[in-house]
Amino acid sequence: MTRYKINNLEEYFKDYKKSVREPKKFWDKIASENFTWYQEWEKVVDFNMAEADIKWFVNAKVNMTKNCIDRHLAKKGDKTAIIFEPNDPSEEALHISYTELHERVCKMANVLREQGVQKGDRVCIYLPMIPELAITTLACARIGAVHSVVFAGFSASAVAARINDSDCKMIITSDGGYRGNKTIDLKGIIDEALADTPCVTAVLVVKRTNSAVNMQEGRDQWLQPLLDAASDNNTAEIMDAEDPLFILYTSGSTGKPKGMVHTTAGYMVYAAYTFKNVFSYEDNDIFWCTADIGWITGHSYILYGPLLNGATTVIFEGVPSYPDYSRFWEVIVKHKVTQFYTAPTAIRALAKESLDYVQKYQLDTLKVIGSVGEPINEEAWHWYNDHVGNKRCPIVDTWWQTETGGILISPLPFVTPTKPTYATLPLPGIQPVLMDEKRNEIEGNQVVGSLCIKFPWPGIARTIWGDHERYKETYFSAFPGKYFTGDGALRDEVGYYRITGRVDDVVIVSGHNLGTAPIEDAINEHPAVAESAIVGFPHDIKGNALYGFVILKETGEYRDRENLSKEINQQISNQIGPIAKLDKIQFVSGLPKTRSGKIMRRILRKIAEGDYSNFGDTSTLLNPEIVEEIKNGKV
Ligand code: 7RM
Repeated sequence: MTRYKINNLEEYFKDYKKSVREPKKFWDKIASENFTWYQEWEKVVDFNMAEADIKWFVNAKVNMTKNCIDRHLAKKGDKTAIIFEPNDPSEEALHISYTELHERVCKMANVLREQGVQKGDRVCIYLPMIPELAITTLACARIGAVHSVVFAGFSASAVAARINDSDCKMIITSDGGYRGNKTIDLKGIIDEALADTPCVTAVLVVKRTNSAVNMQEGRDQWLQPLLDAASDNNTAEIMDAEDPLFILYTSGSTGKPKGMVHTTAGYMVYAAYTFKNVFSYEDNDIFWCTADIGWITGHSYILYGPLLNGATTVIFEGVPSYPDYSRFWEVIVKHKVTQFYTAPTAIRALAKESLDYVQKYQLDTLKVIGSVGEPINEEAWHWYNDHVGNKRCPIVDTWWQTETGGILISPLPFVTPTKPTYATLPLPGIQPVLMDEKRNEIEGNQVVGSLCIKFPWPGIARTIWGDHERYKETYFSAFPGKYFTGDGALRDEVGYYRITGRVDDVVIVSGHNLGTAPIEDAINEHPAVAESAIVGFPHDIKGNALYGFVILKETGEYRDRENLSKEINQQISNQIGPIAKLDKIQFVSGLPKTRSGKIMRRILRKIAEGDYSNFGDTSTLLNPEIVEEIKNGKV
């Protein structure tokens, strides 16, 4: 037997060393001893980093939902799999047992098949955080349809682009969604998106808000009557280890969003193993991750990781500020939550409010608290530790990405001594390295560099949907033979990692990854705009906010800058979503450009941050005089 759960630091070092010395043996044992397979693999891993070609558990046969649900039924049928906590605290919470989840997923799987969805087809899911989001996602996995969950905060044109990119034939949505005191017209957004998506032939609509919606004959159907008529007897599809399980879009620094493709077996093994260890999950624990299932954190640690371990997972429909800022703490007490996993942006927002909100609640069921999505600053770390964990619960600062499928660097609770703002040590199987500008590995401790991973792990994304070249180029070309994360990191004197932030053109606003290029594209479509450049700058609550430098066309129209700023933000909101709106807009006459035409963003970043001390080497600038002008006009 290979140890599945690491219990102390000595075991961690032992397992870590084993996973580096004998990665095949290590993952072979973990996979074979903790999951059910129709057929085991011929080879544990097969890879060529130069070609970005990675396969795990070659030729194994498996079904994800058999592992998430069916295998737990005999012993844990009555155990709660999902606790649904509605937006409105006066609406009753739901407890869905493993048996009920099985029945509902089977029915949904049958509905999908009856509607003509086949293995390999893509299905777009655009739903609020309600049980149907989990159930439809799992139903896709059961029949081998590739789910593409799109966060239900994206605009119509953003959803349309994602639907078209992966040729989804069906979309599952709802009449509407609740978020705090707002009701969002999801079906209306989908109707608008569908004007532009010829590949979609069927729309299934969940009833949530009972709002009046338009149902297009021959295309749109209410889901409930179909479920009522469906059998709960469903045979899961036998999937190959490397069949795609899902596509999840993430912003890139250039061009359109990247549809990251995760495959079945490797993702399954990695999500399960990391969930168990990073959250130190035990049988009667109640796990709550506050992310949305529309992001990778929700995929891996609301849905798959917990269910694979037979856990109880909370699905929360609401927001931290509704009805007031004690909502999170109230839910923790109400459902006796033992592990709580949220984002620094939420922690900072709550830390700004009165301490009474958190101090009125006894959070003594909590054992472990986690952070994810961006670097957690020292102040937020201490607030979280003092007032939520009561200095009793280890904070797991988990570093990972959509592309990595699961957590790569994190303390293990009660195992790894924590250090504020440090993600600490790599999990077994993860070999991080820091690289310098000359592409050499930086050895030793107390060093800073670009963070790469030099050996594949089971959960790594295999490709970008429809564009393997871009996958290779983005992740495997900057540092040949290694996976480049896009993040910078520091390694301290004992080998702990601290992630310092993106080194590319992605800005993380309130935990959402925003590529600057698509936002620039959106702005540039405004008739008055000639060119624009977006950078991030530090923001107390959001972590980062967006600062736009905009060059206007010389026609002299649009003199009302205030109105123009509003229109620009409206344009961004329509094309990408309100999350991508700019906090500051400065109109400039030019942008600092190199001779090859590349905008020197680091200068703009410094100006946006208000740091004029050192712009670094500006010798390649074509128009150095512009820097002074921009500096003087800073908003
Ligand atoms: C899970 C997720 C990935 C980017 C990543 C980092 C940043 C995430 C941390 C973090 C510092 C952390 N996936 N990031 N976690 N930075 N400390 N604990 O967020 O694809 O949406 O974003 O997020 O820059 O590259 S993601």
